[in-house]
Amino acid sequence: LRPGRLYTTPASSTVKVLGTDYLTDSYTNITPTILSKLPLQLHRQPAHPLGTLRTLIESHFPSFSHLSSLSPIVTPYQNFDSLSFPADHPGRSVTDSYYINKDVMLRTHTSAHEVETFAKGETKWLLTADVYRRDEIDGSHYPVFHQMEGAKIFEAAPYAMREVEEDNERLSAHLKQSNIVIEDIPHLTPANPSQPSHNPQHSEAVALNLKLHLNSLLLELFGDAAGATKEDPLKVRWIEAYFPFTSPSYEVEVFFRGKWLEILGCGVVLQGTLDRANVPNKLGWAFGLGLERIAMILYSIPDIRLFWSSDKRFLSQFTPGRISTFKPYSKYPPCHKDVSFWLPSRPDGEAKMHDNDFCDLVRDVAGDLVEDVKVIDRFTHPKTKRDSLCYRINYRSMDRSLSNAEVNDIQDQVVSHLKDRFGVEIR
Ligand code: FA5
Ligand code: MG
Repeated sequence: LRPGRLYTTPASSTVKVLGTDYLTDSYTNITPTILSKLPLQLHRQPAHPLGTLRTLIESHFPSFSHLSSLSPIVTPYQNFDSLSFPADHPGRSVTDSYYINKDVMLRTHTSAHEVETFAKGETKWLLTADVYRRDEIDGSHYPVFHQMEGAKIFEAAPYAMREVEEDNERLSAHLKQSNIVIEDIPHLTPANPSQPSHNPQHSEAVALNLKLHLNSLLLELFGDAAGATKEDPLKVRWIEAYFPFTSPSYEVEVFFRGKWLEILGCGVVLQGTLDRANVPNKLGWAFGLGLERIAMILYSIPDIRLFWSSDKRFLSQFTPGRISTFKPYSKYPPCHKDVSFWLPSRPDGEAKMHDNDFCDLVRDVAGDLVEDVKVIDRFTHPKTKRDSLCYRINYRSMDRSLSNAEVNDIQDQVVSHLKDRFGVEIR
């Protein structure tokens, strides 16, 4: 794990995050744009599409605990180690995750709270939260998004497994009469095995229980209400997956408006997680849903930036508890600008500017006026070994037309920050 801000110096030696001062160090890579999102809590605003979706899913699991106010500030132990991520997992790197300093970070997924939630004695729960990942910029990626974790654990004993089987029969009967076609896969395979400490039959019953609960949720969200019929049923497909903290593991895709869309990851909880939570004699399942992905489909919201809009023309369209089709108010013209530059030469092995560093810089200058960023050219000079890069930044406001002068001014600021922070030479 290498420090990520070789080219940058923190402006001050502390940073205030949600009211607390933290020391900065070579890991610090949280940006002002990110800091501004932390208090917003979109998933707790009742009329916001993300708030409505949260309450809809919660009402599908009425007997579960519903948690939604945990701080996004966690330790790398919570986010990674408690979930058995290996020490060299790429997700830990400063190019992929936001760190306040080397000991404190912003959660990258709601799974960061599994151990503490099981440790509190919760056996069936949903937990909704904002999560943070350094990523590219386009219409479906935003550095902050929302996930809902769901989990249910059972006694690892024959009587409890009989209850799981009964639950499975009840859920199967309900799904049989519905307008849904499920492309299933075997619960266990050599590549997606049950865990060594599990009775494979128990593992299989729990995996089936997970699948049935999720199929039933998807039917409620995307089924009848979204227009599925016996002739044109909702299509759902299960895919083998891998997560360091579940086995077997799966992902689910839903076929919607002509495309397969990944909406969740899930699996049978790794026994290590339950051991760390002090509930070693249980076994169970967990899932993590992407709320924006689901809301974009259900509400026909075309761009992920819209969730963050405070424009009345966006917010006034929604009523608490009801899914409605978003009516775009206008699409304003885009304007793209290229920037080409040489990176300073670095000793071998030293970290270079990562694409995510560039995207964070642009976000900080342009905010939500940036629609997407693409690398259009990248090469290394054969003699000097210096790297040359060209990025194309596409600017577009969702609320108004941008003037040429305004875009030029933003682009000038991007260029000047690039020079200051990364020592680049504009070509
Ligand atoms: C996870 O984050 C796991 N924690 C999920 C999980 C939970 C697995 C419990 C097993 C047990 P993943 O990175 O695939 O997995 O993200 C889960 C979902 O979040 C995705 O399916 C997608 O719907 C959503 N998601 C992921 N990245 C983004 C993004 N950049 N923008 C919007 N939604 C995203
Ligand atoms: Mg995934």
